[in-house]
Amino acid sequence: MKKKVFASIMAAALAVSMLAGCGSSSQTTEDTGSAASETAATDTADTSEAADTTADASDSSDDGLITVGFAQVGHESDWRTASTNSVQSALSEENGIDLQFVDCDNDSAAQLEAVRNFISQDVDYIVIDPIVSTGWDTVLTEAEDAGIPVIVIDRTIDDSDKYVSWVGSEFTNEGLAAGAWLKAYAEAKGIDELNILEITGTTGSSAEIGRTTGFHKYVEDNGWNLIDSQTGDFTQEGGQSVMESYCKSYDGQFNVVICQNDNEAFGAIDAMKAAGVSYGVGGDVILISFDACKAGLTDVLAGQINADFQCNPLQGPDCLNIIKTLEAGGEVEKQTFMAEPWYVAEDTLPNISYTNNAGEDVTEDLIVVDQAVVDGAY
Ligand code: GYE
Repeated sequence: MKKKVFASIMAAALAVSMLAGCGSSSQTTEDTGSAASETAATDTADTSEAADTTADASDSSDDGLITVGFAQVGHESDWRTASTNSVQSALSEENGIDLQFVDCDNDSAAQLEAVRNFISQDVDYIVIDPIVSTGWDTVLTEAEDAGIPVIVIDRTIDDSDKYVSWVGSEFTNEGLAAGAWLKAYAEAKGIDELNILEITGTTGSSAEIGRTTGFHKYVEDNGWNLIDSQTGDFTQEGGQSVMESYCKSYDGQFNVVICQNDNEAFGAIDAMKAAGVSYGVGGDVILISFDACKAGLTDVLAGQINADFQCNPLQGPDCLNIIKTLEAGGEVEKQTFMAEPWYVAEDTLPNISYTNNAGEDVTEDLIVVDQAVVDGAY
């Protein structure tokens, strides 16, 4: 199909983003099985913009399919597998899309090259899950000059606004929620000294930056002892090797391990088991994780992980909705946050209260994991 009037789309997206301010805020919900985001697209198109884009979108090629290039981060985690499956099943031929998928294997240079290849192939849309949050403005300008709308999912791009829409998580709130939970849980259990080891995600990814920023606010405000922080690159192997070295260097000195995703936590569990460190419910070490994928929640149910802060990977339907809305000449939100619940192993606290990244005081339920929660997880 031929190029749409990209300027119209950008103008429409900008207008909506200005009207919507920072977009909608995340919500706590028990619905884990579906893409629980708030509305990704609106039907409130300005009629003149709608006329522009609709007329242009009618220049379809013979097969009638919309071509979309998706530059995915890689295949580093269970979360990533769920994300890939979600996009591939939504952006299907059945739904009118010819999807070109590139696994960038966590290599930022390869991801930029994948996007440039999509531009030279003149695809209709480009979807990017950015490995790191900076270094994007030049290539996004190239996409803009070529008239190709870019949709960003999951991680954010922080040094360019040349994309039509982003759908993902409020990573800083995930980190703040983890801090608020740890503070309340330690108080409830009478633990007055917190000695923390942190295993972070891929350095420079917005998921790592947000979770670190949110959690460190609690570390600083409460004078907790953050003994060490090293990256496990969001992988099980990374989590295991960092934890093996932590167990050697800080033997007997820590009582909290926070991993920035479930796969790192699986690696940390293996390393702690091997080192004879007890963790989880009734153990010496409180283990915190993020993502809440099925295997992570299975470990929460078994009491091996104490708390798991969900990050919802099911952005495929939102992507499809954005593309269909733009094709129809409608307007889309510049930012859409996924709604995400927080999961715990024990019925110690009903909820947590904290000031979120938007400055709002919120109280959010904690969900004690049971088999039904695990069965409904991605
Ligand atoms: O937490 C991790 C994955 O970008 C939110 O990337 C995502 C993160 C997720 O590898 O498991």
